[in-house]
This record gives sequence, structure tokens and C-alpha cells, in this order.
Amino acid sequence: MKERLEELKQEALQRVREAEDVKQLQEVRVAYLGKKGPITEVLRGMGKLSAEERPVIGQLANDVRGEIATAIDTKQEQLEKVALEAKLAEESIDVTLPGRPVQQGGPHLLTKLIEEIEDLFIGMGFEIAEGPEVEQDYYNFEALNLPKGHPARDMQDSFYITEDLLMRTHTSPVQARTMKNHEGRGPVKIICPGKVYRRDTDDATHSHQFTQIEGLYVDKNVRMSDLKGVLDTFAKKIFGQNREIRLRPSFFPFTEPSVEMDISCKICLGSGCSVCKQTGWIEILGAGMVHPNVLKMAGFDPKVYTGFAFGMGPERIAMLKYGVDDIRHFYTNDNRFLKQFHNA
Ligand code: FA5
Repeated sequence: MKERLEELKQEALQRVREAEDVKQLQEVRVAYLGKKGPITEVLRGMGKLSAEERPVIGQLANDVRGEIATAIDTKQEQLEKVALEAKLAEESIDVTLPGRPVQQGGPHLLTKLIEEIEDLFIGMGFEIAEGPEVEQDYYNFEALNLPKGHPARDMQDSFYITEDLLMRTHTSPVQARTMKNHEGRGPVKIICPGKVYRRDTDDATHSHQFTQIEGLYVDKNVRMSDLKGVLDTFAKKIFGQNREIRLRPSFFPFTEPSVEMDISCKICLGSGCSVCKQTGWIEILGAGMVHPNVLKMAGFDPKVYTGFAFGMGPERIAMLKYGVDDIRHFYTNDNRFLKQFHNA
């Protein structure tokens, strides 16, 4: 029996050494130490032994069981340690590897330009005013000296919602609203940026939805020369110190006199080239002295107060400033186009 136990021990220890994972080890445990295992079998046969032999064999059998169990436990610990180390090695992070670049967005070119223009006018003491995009016919036209049926309404084709509601065609209704809120007391010094809508057919220079920035300054003794000074500062800051402006007579129902402002051509600086159609000038905005009727309708006394107003389209300004040849680029969201201006 002693030999049998010794044999079983060697066999079991051999299998423990050979076990490659915890599962195999578990099989060894069940095979040798389980209730139906060979050692239990040996112990069951002890009844046939003499009284002297019985404790000796019993002791030996327990020792063998103990040794096998210890060998299994030790091996299990080892295997678990190896497995853990392998897992940790697999999951370890190499902090020296180069990172994956993250795509970085940026503000839209128009947003940047509008903010730049806002900052410039805030620096000259203007405040920002906003108004609704769905506007009443009254503020969009009538309060601006454009009564119903006035032929000049045709200058701005409109999207009507009801007879009295429309998508605003310009940001000028914000000037009418703001003046009314001032209840006849100046000064009013605002710029009104925002989206506007017209029933224009989209082409390289027209969009049915675009942005405008309107400027308005109403106070005692505001003169045309003030308008010219403000516009000259604006043009030089946005387009460069070497650019000149000129004011040409024009017509808007809400200003009198009305002017169109041109800026000297970027390419030829005024001498004439194909970009400016040999004129040396490029038109950029409309302006004028606020019409006395508009002042009156907003509750201001035109004998006491005068004012100037101007309105520009940031898309057209961006096209001139950055050499963009088609207004539709601003709205088709082609990232290859937009990305060029992230650091502009
Ligand atoms: C006006 O809208 C006047 N309210 C501007 C004004 C304000 C004049 C105060 C005098 C005093 P106009 O229709 O010209 O004017 O439009 C102003 C600017 O909007 C134009 O110079 C142009 O830059 C831009 N614009 C006009 N129509 C379109 C269009 N369909 N797509 C893109 N930009 C446009």
C-alpha cells in the first residue's frame, strides 16, 4: 500500500507540473483528491490492514493528500500570477505613442466677420440691437416710409406669411423698433446684425437667405460727415488702411439724401482693372440720413433730431475681403472651403 501511495503521489505531482492552466489543475484535484479518487480508494481498503499498519498507512495517506493539495495550491497561485501578468501586459498603455489627432472645428467665416464688425462698432460706441426674423409689414416697410403699394417695395421681393406678416427683407425694421422704444429721446446708436430673407433667385452673388448689418445713429446734430467718418473707419479697419471710400447719390425710401458707398478696388487701388470693371471702385453698402418721415413715425422730432443709417451684407463683404467668387460657398457647408478660414 505504501508503494501504491508513493506511486499515486509521483503521478499526481507529475500532472501538477504539467498542468498548463487552472482548468487542468482542477482536473488533477478532482482526480486525486476527490471522493472517488484513488487515495480515498486506498483508505477504504485500510480495514484489511493490521492494527500496527493502519495508523502508519493512514498517516502516510494524509501526508500524500497534503503534499498533492499543497502542490496544486502553489501551482494554482503561480498560474494565476502568470495569467494576471499577461493580462496587465496586454492592457498596458504606451504613453510614448503619438496621439490620434482630434478634428478641430472653428467658427464659420461669416460668424467671424460679423463678430469682427460688431467689435469695431462697439469700439465706436454703438450697441447691438436685435429683432424678430418674422416681422410685421408695418416695421419692415411702413415705418420705413414704404406705405402699402409703394413702388419701391419691389426693390425687395418678399416672402409673405400672411398679409401683415413676412420674413424680414432687411434688418432696418430693428431701427424702427428701437427708435420707437426710445420714445422720442436720443441718442440711439445701434448696429443690428441678423438673417434676412428675399425672393431672390440664388446665383453667384445672390442668396434667398443672407445676413445684414444695419447701423443707426440718431441724436442732435448728427451730420452726413459723421456718417462718412464712421464708414471710412469701418472700411479701413476691415479692408486695410490703404483703401479709400466714396459716396455716390442713390435712393432708399427711408433715407434722404441716400448714398451708395464704394471702396477702392483691392487689385488696382483705384486706377481701374477687370475686377472693378475699370471703374476703380466696388460697391459695398447703402446708407443715408434718416428720412424725416421715419423719425416722425418713430416719435422723434425731425427739427430737433437727425440721424444716419447704413446697411451692408456681410456675405458680399466676405467675398471681397477673402476673394470668394460664389456666395453659395457660405451655405453649402463644404468643409474644404470652410476650413481655409479657421485661422483667417
Ligand atoms: C437694404 O436692404 C437697406 N435696408 C440698406 C440700408 C439701410 C440703406 C439703411 C440705407 C440705410 P439693399 O437692398 O441694397 O439695402 O441691401 C443691402 C445689402 O444687402 C446689399 O448691399 C448687399 O450686400 C446685400 N444683399 C442684398 N440682396 C442680397 C442677396 N439676395 N444676397 C446676398 N446679399 C444681398
